[in-house]
Amino acid sequence: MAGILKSVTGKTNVNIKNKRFGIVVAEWNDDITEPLFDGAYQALLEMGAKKSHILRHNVPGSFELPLAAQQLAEQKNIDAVICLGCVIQGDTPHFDYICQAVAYGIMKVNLKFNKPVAFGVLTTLNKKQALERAGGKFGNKGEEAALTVVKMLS
Ligand code: RBF
Repeated sequence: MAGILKSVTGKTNVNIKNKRFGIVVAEWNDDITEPLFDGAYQALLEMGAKKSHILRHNVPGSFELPLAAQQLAEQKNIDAVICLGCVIQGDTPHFDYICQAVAYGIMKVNLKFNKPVAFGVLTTLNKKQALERAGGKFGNKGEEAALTVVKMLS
């Protein structure tokens, strides 16, 4: 448990050996979402999850995260889902529409299936801010999303 859990806020003693996780990864801005995935995956392993109990699905962009999360959450053998994406502000208002839809959609999946579904989606003003949160000076928000679902399983 040493490495990763030191870098995130708080820790957990939950036994997740028998828990199954879905991780949904948006392909848009994959130079950011791949490090987020690595962070989440490694954190789950460090906390005691089995490799064979971690199921990854890709989606084209963050807007598609809630649907894929729902398809995973509705499976009886999935205990928790982690959604990973990165929306970077551009010149048009798409940023607000996508961020709001994704946050609301993911929250709905949490409540509908009564399972932890983490919002590991960076919503940043530029690429620099995203890099800082995908293994840079502000840590890795994928790791934090993994810790969040594990805490919620307790
Ligand atoms: N998806 C992301 O995950 N991050 C983005 O920064 C992002 N920017 C987009 C900008 C525009 C103008 C559009 C149309 C889409 C963008 N998407 C982004 C993709 C979006 O999440 C979704 O995949 C598409 O809109 C198709 O439903």
